[in-house]
Amino acid sequence: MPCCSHDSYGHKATYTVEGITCQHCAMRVKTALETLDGVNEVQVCVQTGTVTVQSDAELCQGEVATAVQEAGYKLA
Ligand SMILES: [Cu+2]
Repeated sequence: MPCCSHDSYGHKATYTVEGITCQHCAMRVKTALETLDGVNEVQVCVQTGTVTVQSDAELCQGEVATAVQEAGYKLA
């Protein structure tokens, strides 16, 4: 059963990623995170370097960090 912090869209988490400077960077990070298990939607804001991930269940921070690093960026 989902707990009260889960809405109908599943889990939502926001991360700050260093090094996102343009739409190309945003796409790379977005694509990398979308390949993670259970991820439904990824939104990247180039201006703030903020990445919002919607997923079925809470993601492991290490998994997110690895995916971001493999794309060539770094979690702040
Ligand atoms: Cu770029």
